[in-house]
Amino acid sequence: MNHFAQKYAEGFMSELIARNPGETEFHQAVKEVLESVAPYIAENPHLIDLKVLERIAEPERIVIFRVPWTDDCGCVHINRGFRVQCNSALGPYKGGIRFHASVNLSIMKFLAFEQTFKNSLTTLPMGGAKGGSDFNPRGKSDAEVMRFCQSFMTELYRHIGQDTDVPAGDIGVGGQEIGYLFGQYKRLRNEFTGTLTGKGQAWGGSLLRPEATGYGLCYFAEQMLGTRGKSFEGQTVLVSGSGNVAQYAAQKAMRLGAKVVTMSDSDGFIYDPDGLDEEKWAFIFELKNIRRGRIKEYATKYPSATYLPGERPWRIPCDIALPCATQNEIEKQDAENLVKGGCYCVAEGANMPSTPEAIDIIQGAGMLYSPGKASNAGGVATSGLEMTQNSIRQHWTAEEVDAQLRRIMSDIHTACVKYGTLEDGRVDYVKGANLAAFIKVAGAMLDQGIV
Ligand code: NDP
Ligand code: 2IT
Repeated sequence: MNHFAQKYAEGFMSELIARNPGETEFHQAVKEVLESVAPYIAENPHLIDLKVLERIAEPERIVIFRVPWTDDCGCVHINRGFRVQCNSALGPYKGGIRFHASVNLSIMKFLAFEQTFKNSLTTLPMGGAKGGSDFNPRGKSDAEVMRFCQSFMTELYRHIGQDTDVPAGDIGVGGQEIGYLFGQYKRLRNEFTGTLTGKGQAWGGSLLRPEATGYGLCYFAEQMLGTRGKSFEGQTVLVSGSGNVAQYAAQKAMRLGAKVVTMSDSDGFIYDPDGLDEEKWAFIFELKNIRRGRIKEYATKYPSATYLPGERPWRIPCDIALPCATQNEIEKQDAENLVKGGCYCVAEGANMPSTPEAIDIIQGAGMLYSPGKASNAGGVATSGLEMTQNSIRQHWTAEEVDAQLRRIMSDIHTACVKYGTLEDGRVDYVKGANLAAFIKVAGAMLDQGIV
C-alpha cells in the first residue's frame, strides 16, 4: 500500500472506531475490506470525495426491538431483536437471521457488512442485511421456539417484504424457525409472498437451499484446489461445526472422495480417523436435526472416534480445513497448528471464522485461503434463486438449481482470480473477493447519487 492509501486507511479506521466504539467484530470486518480496497480508492479519489466506503460502513437502517415471550411454565422473558439493513444499492436487502446468546449489535453489523460484499459477488440482484436475536434456542421446547418466532416477527414484519428485505436462516435458524416466522408474517400481512427464503419445499422453498452453503463451499474449494492441480480425492479434511453448513460441506467433501475426520459443536469435537461415510453422516443428521443432540454422542456410537471436550479440531493433521461453525474460531495458535499439521487449504464456510492474526499465518505459509464472503456465498445465492422461482411462480429441479449454484461459485472464483492475482501468480482470494465486490457496489452507489 502506498503512503496515500495508508494514510486514507488509517484515517478511515480511526473515525470508524470512534463512531462505533466497542464493536470489535464490526471493526474487524471493515478493516479487512479496507486493507484490500484502500489502494484502489486511493487511485480513484472521487470515491474518497463521495465517501463511498464511509457510506457502506454506515448501515442504511438499523432496527432494534423488544421481543417478549412466555415460556412453557408461564414465565415472561425479554430478548432483543435486530435487523441491520446495510446496503440496497444492488437490490432488496437480503441476509440471514441468527438466534444465539452471543448476538449483539457488533455481530449484527459485521454480518450485514460482510453480506453486502458477499451478495455483490453472487452476480444476483441483492443488497445486504442481517438480523437476529440474543435468544438461545438451546434447551427450548418446540412450542417456546414457535412463540419466540411469532413475537420476533410481530415487530420485524413492518420492515421486510419481497421487494424490501428478504431474511433467511443462519445460526440457530433453520427450516423449522423459517416456517414459524413465515407463518406469522403471512398472518400479519394477509399475503403469501416470497419474503423469506429457506422455506419448506411444499410452500415455495427451493430445492437444494438446505444443501447450498455446504455444497457451494466445496464447489468453490474444488476450484481453488484446481489451481494447484489437486482435488478433494484422497484428501483428509477437517470440518468444524455440525449444523447446516458443516453437515452439507462434510457430505459433499465425502462424496468428492475426501476423508472427513472431524465435526464439532461449541462443547468440543469428534475425531474419527476412519472418516465419515454415508451411514455415519445420516447419524449426525438425525442427531443434530431431529434429536437436537450433542456431537459427543457420535463417539459413543462409533468406537473408531474420540471425543475431545473443550477443544477445536485444528490440531489434527489434514490437507484441507473447512471452518463451518462461527466467527473467530481459528485463532493464531490454531493457524499455527494447521501449518504444522500439513494443511494447505482453508476454505471458509462460516462468516469470518479466522482472526486477522490467523489469516496472516495461513497466507504467510502460502496456503490456499478463501474468505467466507466468497466461499460460503452459495447459500445466499440459492436464496436468490428461490426468490426468482417465487417471482415467476415456478419450481426448478434439483439439477437446474445445482447447475446454477456451480456456475455462480465458479464465477465467484473467476472474479477472485481476476482481482486477486498477485505478481508472483498466486491468488489472494481476500483481496480478489473484496475488490470485485466493492467495485460493483460502489459503481451502483455512484449511479444512484448521494442517498
Ligand atoms: P447452525 O446453527 O446450523 O450450526 C452452527 C454450528 O456451529 C453448530 O454446530 C454450533 O454448535 C456451532 N457453533 C455456533 N456458535 C458457536 C460458537 N460460539 N463456538 C463454537 N461453535 C459454535 O448454523 P449454520 O450452519 O447455518 O451456520 C454456521 C456458520 O455458517 C455461521 O458462521 C453462519 O453465519 C455461516 N453461514 C450460514 C449460511 C446458511 O445458509 N445457513 C450461509 C453462509 C454462512 P452448538 O450447537 O454447540 O451451538
Ligand atoms: O450468511 C449468509 O449468507 C446466510 N446466512 C444466508 C443468507 C440468505 O439470505 O440466504
